[in-house]
Parts: sequence; C-alpha cells; structure tokens
Amino acid sequence: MADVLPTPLIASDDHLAHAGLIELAAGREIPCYESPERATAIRQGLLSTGDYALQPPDAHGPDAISAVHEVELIDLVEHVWTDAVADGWDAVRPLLPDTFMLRSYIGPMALAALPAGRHLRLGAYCFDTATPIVAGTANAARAAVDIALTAADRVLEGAPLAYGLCRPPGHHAGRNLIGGYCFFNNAAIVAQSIIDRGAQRVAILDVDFHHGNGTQQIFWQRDDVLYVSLHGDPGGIYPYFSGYAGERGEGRGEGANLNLPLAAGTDGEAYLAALNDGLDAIARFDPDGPLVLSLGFDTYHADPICNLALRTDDYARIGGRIGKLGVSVVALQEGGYAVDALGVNAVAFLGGLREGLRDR
Ligand code: SP5
Ligand code: ZN
Repeated sequence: MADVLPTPLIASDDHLAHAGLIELAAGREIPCYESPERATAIRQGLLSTGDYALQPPDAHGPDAISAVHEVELIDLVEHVWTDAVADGWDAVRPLLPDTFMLRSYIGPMALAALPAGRHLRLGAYCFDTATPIVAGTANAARAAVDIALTAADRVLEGAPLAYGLCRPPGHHAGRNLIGGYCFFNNAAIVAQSIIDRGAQRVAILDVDFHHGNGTQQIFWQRDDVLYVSLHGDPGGIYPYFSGYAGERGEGRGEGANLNLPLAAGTDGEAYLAALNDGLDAIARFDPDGPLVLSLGFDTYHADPICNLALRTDDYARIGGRIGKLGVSVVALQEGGYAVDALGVNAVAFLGGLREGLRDR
C-alpha cells in the first residue's frame, strides 16, 4: 500500500461563538442540536488519526458569496443581530423569526415596503423556527464560507481530497433564504467558484440526511451544476416541501437534479444501492471539476433527529465508493447530531474516501 499524503483539514474557531441555545420544533422549545461541540468532536477525531493536516482558512472576501446569494440576504445575515440589539432586544436570547412573509401572504398584492429594522423582516428571509441567530452568527457564517473555499483551493492545487469543517452548515440556504441551521450555502458557493475558475461541469453530491433545498433551488435551472441528493423521504421528514423524486430541474437544468428519497430505517445495503444510482448519474454527467460533497452524519442510526440506520462501518464503504468515482473531492461538513459518534464516523467516512481515491 502506497502512503497517502495527509488530507487538508480546514477549520477555525470562529464557529464557537455561534451557539443558538434553543430551537422551536412544532412550537416546543428544545436544545439546539447544531452545537459547537459537533465541530470539536469531528476535529479531535480526525486529528487523532495523524492522517489530517490542520490548516486555517484563507480570507476570500465577499465576491464568492454574492455570486450565489442576493445582496439583501447577505446584508440581513451581517446586520440582523445588531439591529435587534439596537432596538432593545435581549442580547442573551437567540433571535428567531416569528412572522413569515409567505407567498400566500403576498397573493396578488404589490407590497410597498419592508421595515427598516432587519430583525423585523427576518421572516421574509427565513423558512423555519429552528435557525437561531446570535452575536457570533455572521462571523461564523463568513468563516464557514472561507473554510469551504480554502478546501476547494487545496483540491484545485492538486490534493485529491480536502475537508472543510464548516459550521454553520449550508445546504438549506437558498439564494435569498436562510433556514435549517444554514445561512450561506457553502457547497453552492464552492461549486460556483469552481465554475468561475474555469470548470465546465461540477457535480454536488449531498449525503446529509436532509434534502438540500437551498442547493437544489440555486442550481434548478442550470445544466453546468448537477445536484444529486440522498435523503430521508420528505413525505415525513424536514424540510417537507422539497426533495421528492419528481423534482428534476427545469429549462436548461432539466435532468441536472436528482433526488433519491430514502425510507425510514434504510440501512447500509439499501443506502449503497441508492448511492450507486447517484454515482452513475455523476459519471454520466462527466464533471471536469472536483466533486463537491455535502457531508452529513445525520444518517447515523443513533442520530437524535433523524431516522436512517447507518453504522460507522457503512460510512467507510460509502466513502470508498465515492472515492472510486476517480474524481477529486471537496468534502464540506453539513449536519450530524449524535455528537459522541461524530468523530469515529468522520474518521470512517473520510478514511474510506482517502482509500477509494488512492486506488483510483
Ligand atoms: C444541516 C441540517 O442537518 N439541518 C437540519 C435542520 C433540521 N431542523 C429541524 C428538524 C426538526 C426535527 N424534529 C425533531 C424530531 C425529534 N424526534
Ligand atoms: Zn441534515
């Protein structure tokens, strides 16, 4: 067996100040599952192997974010917290929206204005009550993008694999929308950046337990970015409104979106069968840039908010199969909430990926 170079592990501590305390699930206050301890566990697990080289992110500036998100959304993320505090809101409690500007609210009306305070219009940009904002959120969201873009840099410089320990995650964030613990869509920003650096076709494979509604929306009408997602069947699972197999993209993008919903209790064997379909679609698409991997470990059998049944060993097989595609990989952290198992699951998945890529 030939030795494999250490895999770049891009991480920073900027996420630590993004800690939401609570979220509202069906009106019930529960602890926020998307916690700083998640990233700490993954980082410790990976570094304990000796196979990863910890590197800080390089600052990339705002352009890559505005290539994917509306300026008004970026402005909201940057300033909503300070607007709320300036208006006298309790700076100890996290901020959640309470009034939503739904399509059915607008109906045929041409609305004339929005309130100046960004905290008062948060519900025009957020689709759930489970994405708490605190003082450190904007800085953490920007840092997660820099982490993702730095991982992409390493792969474009020649590494077969780089891992971005992004927190907050990104795949639920749309062009003008936050939600699902996500603010800026790290994977979409990386895919767009790879296109902007000259690739013709980039594939995003999303193995987080949840459908990446934001990523699907951003590339819905595009034929240069293929989005393939395996996720819990939205018929019973968040985000409920998207992720069905019939969603295939539109216009030039028709056929460049593939949803593979999975039944509750899906185990490693059934997961690998669906993954094969996804990988076949990626091979047919024939990307000429690296694969962008939205990597969640919330498919784990003991995840507290999800219902698939993957085991740690399964992650090694899944990673190995993805590596055998023979395409370099920018792996970006999304979800995964069984904190005690995140370290071993990351080691198994990325270890499998390293081996699969070595044999390519
Ligand atoms: C990145 C990511 O994984 N985002 C997921 C956001 C899910 N947020 C709401 C989940 C609602 C879960 N309902 C709790 C059921 C507990 N039995
Ligand atoms: Zn998830």
